[in-house]
Amino acid sequence: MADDLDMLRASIEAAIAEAADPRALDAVRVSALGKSGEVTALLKSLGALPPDERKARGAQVNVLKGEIERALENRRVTLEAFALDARLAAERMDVSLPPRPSAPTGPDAGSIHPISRTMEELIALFGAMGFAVAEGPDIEGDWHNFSALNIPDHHPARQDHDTFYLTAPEPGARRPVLRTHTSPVQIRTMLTQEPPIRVIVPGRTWRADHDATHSPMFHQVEGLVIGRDIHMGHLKGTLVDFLRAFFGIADLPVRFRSSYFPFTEPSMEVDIGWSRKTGELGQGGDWLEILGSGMVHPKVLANVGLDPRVWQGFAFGMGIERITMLKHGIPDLRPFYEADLRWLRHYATSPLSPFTLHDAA
Ligand code: 2U9
Repeated sequence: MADDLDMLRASIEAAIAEAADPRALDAVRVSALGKSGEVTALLKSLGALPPDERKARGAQVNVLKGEIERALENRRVTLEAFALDARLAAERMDVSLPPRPSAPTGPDAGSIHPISRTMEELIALFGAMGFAVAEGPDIEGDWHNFSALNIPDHHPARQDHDTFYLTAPEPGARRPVLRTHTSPVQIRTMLTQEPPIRVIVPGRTWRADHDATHSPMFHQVEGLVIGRDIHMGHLKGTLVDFLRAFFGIADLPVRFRSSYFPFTEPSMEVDIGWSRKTGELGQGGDWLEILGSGMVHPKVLANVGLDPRVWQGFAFGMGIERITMLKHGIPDLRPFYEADLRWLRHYATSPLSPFTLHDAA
């Protein structure tokens, strides 16, 4: 190849090698291959040559052009790799580092309220058993909160002194209520989802009751399982496993005791073993009622359009404050809602302490 072309190639390749970023590289491309670039000028000058020289020179200039294009492309790929390396180095973070000293700790740090913590644990434990979470409104209609659940018109739960009623939307209509349990959410779930169903419903509930162990607003978790062949064995196995995992006592004594609820048949209250004297769970020979449960009443299934000869299921319910107080030895219900920082510092958990299934147990 002609000497002038060799020199030009050497100078352009040096410029390419020196280009430190895509913008500098583009400047080299323009000065070589752009409209007024050096290689372009060579191509333009071919026309002035005699035909026999033009052919040989033209081939050489085109080879040079191809070499420059490849060199530009190689440099572009190299610069991109450099840029990625630089970003990876600059943006590297050590996820195992403790929180920055500037993050608030101690009294200024936010914390997870025991109710929220228990809800997280419930969702994790039942989630591991295949339960989804369902939610619904706080303000319910009479049908969803009472009638669909086979709670008759004269039932005490419907009395004004137990239930917060809102004003009826029109004269003669039934008054909306602040839901007295989370059960209306299971009614809504059965109306909108095809069985099989496996849900828990943690949420806020309302009853006109106020003393050391009752608050007008409290929290419940209820569960519902519906399938073709669900039986009491499933109910017992699920609740025994749950209670032992939640309280972290592998051999926690659990007792099922016959009871009555309008929405289940048969119904059972569930007790766990504890010591009345020391308050310790798991031993001591005394029994403590902890939750209610039963097989979903055939009338309740029929109320949501499920044929009780095909579908069966079990349900249960418990108070979230109550199981939280028992698990952590919290003696009084009232401070749960008083935003007292001294109480929160003692019983709330750090949002930075990672929560795992193992913690729940
Ligand atoms: C549907 C069908 C059945 C939910 C159930 C209980 C028993 C129960 C109480 C425990 C303490 C409420 O917080 S508490 O006062 N709950 O005893 N709950 S069976 O049964 C249902 C729910 C929905 C459709």
